[in-house]
Amino acid sequence: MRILVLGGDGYLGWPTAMYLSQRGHDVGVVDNFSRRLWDNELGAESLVPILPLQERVDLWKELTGKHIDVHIGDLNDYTFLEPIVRDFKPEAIVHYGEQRSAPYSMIDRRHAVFTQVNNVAGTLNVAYAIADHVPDCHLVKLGTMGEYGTPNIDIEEGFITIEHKGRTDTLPYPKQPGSFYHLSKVHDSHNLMFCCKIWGIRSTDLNQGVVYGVETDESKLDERLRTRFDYDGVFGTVLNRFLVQAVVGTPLTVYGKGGQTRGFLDIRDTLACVELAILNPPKQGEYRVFNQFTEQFSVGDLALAVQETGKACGLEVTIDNLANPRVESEDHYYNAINTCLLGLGLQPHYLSDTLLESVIHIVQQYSNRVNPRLIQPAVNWRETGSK
Ligand code: NAD
Ligand code: USQ
Repeated sequence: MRILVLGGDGYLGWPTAMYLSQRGHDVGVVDNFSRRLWDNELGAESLVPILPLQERVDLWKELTGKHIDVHIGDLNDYTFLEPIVRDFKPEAIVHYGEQRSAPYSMIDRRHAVFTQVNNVAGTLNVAYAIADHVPDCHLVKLGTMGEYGTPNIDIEEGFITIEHKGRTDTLPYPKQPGSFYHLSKVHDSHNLMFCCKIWGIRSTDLNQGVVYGVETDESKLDERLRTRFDYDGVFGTVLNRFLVQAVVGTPLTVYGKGGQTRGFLDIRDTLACVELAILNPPKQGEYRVFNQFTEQFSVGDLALAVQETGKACGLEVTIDNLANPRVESEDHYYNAINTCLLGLGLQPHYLSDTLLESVIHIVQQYSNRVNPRLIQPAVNWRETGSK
C-alpha cells in the first residue's frame, strides 16, 4: 500500500516508517523537525544519538534497497500538505505529527495555545486533504488513552451505550483529559468523527497508552537506525525515564503516591497495531476507536519492577516520592478495555525482566550523554507560568 507517515522523524514515526517499508509498503514521511527544535528550546537531547532524517533514509536504502520518500514541512501549512497528498495518493495516512508532551503543553499560555493550534489545526488540514484528494484513504490517527482520564467505571473503546430516562444510545465515551495536550487529542477526535460523518471519509483513532522501549527488528540492522529516546522531565515518558534514572543512580522520580495507573505498551507493539489497523480498514464514513495498550501498571509498580531488574543488573536503585507536579488522581480505579486490536491478531510483547534489562543495556551504552539537570520535573500544573 502507499502509506504516508506524518511525524516520521519522531520516536514512533521513524520506526513505523522502517517497519512498513520492510513489509513492502511504499512509504513517504512528513515532518517539520519541530521536535528537534523543542529539544533546543529545553536544552535537552535524545539519549540515543539520532542522525538527520535524510541520512537515516539513505542508510535504510543502502541496507535494504528500499526507498522512503521525505517531505519536510509543517502540517499547518496547507500549501505544503495539499500537493503531497494529491500527488502521493496515499491509501493510508498514519498521523503521529503532533506536539505530544503533556508537560510541554502546561509550561505557560504560549505553549498551551501552540500545542492546541499545532495539533488541532494540523489534523484538520489532514482531514481536508483526504476529503479533497483521496476520499478512500484511511486516516490512522494517534490518539491517547489520556483522552478518557481515570473514571470510576470501565473504559470502553471510544463509545459507551447509555440508558437514560428509558431511552438508550451509543455515544462517545466521556472525556476527562489531564492536560492541554491531552485535550488537543479530544478536540481532534471530535473533529474527525464529524469529518467522517459529513464527507464519508474513514478514520481510526488509536488511543494509545504510554510507550516504552527503543529497539525494533529494523533498528537492529544498524545502531544508526535507532530512534530517539527521551528521558528529560518534559518529553521523557515514565518507564523510559525510570530506566535512565536507574542507570545513572538518581532516585526514581515517582510523582506523589504512585498509584496513578495507565495503559502501557512496547514500542514494537505500536508498530504492529498500526499495521493491523491499516490492513483492516473501517468502512467509508466510519469513525472508530481502538484502545492501543497491552498492560496496565501503576507508576509505583513500575518503579518497583525497575528497582528489581536494576538489582539483577548490579545497580542500586532507590525510589523517591516527589510532590506531584501534575494535577491527577494518585489512587483510583482503572480498567480499560483493549480487545479490538487483540481481536485483529495482535501478539503482545508483555513487559518482562528481559525487556527491562535490554533497555538498561542500551541506556548504559549512552550513559555518558545523560544530563542530570534534565531529570527533575520542571513544569507545575498548578502554575500558569506567566509570573
Ligand atoms: P515525537 O514528538 O517523538 O514525534 C512527533 C513528530 O511529529 C516529531 O518528529 C515532530 O517534529 C513532528 N511534528 C509535530 N508537529 C508537526 C507539524 N505541525 N508538522 C510536521 N511535523 C510535526 O512523538 P512520538 O512519541 O513519536 O508520538 C507520536 C504520536 O503518538 C503523537 O501524536 C503522540 O501524541 C502519540 N502517542 C505517543 C505516546 C508515547 O508514549 N510516545 C503514547 C501515546 C500516544
Ligand atoms: N510520572 C511519574 N514520574 C515521572 C514521569 C511521569 O510518576 O518521572 C507519572 C505521571 O504523573 C503520570 C504517569 O507517570 O501519572 C504517566 O506520565 P508520562 O509522562 O509517562 O505520560 P503522559 O504525560 O500521560 O504522556 C505520554 C506521552 C503522550 C501520550 C500518553 C499516553 O507523552 O504523548 O499521549 O503518554 S496516556 O498516558 O495513556 O495518556
